[in-house]
Amino acid sequence: MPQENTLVFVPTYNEQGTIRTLVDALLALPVRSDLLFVDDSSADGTTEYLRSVASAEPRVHVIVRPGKLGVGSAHKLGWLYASVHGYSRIVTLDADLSHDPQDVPRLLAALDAGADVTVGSRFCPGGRTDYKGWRRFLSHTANCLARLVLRLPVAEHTTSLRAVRLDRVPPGLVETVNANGYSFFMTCITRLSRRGLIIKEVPIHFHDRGYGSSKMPRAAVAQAILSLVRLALDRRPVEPLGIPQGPERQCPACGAPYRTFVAPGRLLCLQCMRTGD
Ligand SMILES: Nc1nc2c(ncn2[C@@H]2O[C@H](COP(=O)(O)OP(=O)(O)O)[C@@H](O)[C@H]2O)c(=O)[nH]1
Ligand SMILES: [Mg+2]
Repeated sequence: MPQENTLVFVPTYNEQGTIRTLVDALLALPVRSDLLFVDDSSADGTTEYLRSVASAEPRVHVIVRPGKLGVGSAHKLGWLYASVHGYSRIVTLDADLSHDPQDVPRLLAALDAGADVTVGSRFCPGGRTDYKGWRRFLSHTANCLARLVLRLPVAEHTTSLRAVRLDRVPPGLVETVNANGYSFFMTCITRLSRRGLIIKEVPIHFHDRGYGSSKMPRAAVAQAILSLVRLALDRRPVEPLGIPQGPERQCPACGAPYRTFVAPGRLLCLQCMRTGD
């Protein structure tokens, strides 16, 4: 098997309670990987900590965006970064330790065993979640509805712990997902599945966050319902728009090389979120 180069991507917003433990755990994993954090100008010291680790450890990279621009758009930037820098696999997870870093090698092993996409799942046999009350109800209901309507070969649609072989994903398929918030995860897995990729679930124990608070806005529930309806009604294959090359990828406003297409000929900078032609 050729040598794989893996990018582990984590979006962060005010995660100083867990970020040190997370970085140490990811760097110590038996599978070698680089780490990318997209931080939306956290106000609690997370940004400064990530910058200091990145300046001392060449495997750690951080992109700091000018403000809270959404977890979905942070993920799209992670995917674009992985493609632009030639990684063969991407792993994504949350920063609050609700996803156990020790599950990353299990997800990658399932890719090695033949899957194109592996999903850390609370809802497949063997999976568990510590959520209680409203959050438990919400995640159960959302995933039941998604299963009923989308009929994908998975029981878990909404959590971000995933690993993907990038050579199996057409460029631009994920970066053009039209959701910048939490609906991104459902739309992304639907696109990957409808593209015919082999998806395998790996059971996980999902922990409720022990520090800080959830950043999920109230509007996320309404957005998720809208996304579900849109995905159910529009089953046409998505035409991947590719990735802008060279100077086209450069944002004239902020200078970052991370513009993506939102429509043919229409570009969006995933670092500052300005659009333009
Ligand atoms: N960069 C960035 N990260 C975010 C944003 N919102 C949430 N996150 C991160 O995304 C992950 C999931 O957020 P979290 O609050 O744990 O959502 P929950 O688990 O659904 O309650 C965490 O790592 C957060 O720090 C955002 O707007 N920008
Ligand atoms: Mg969380």
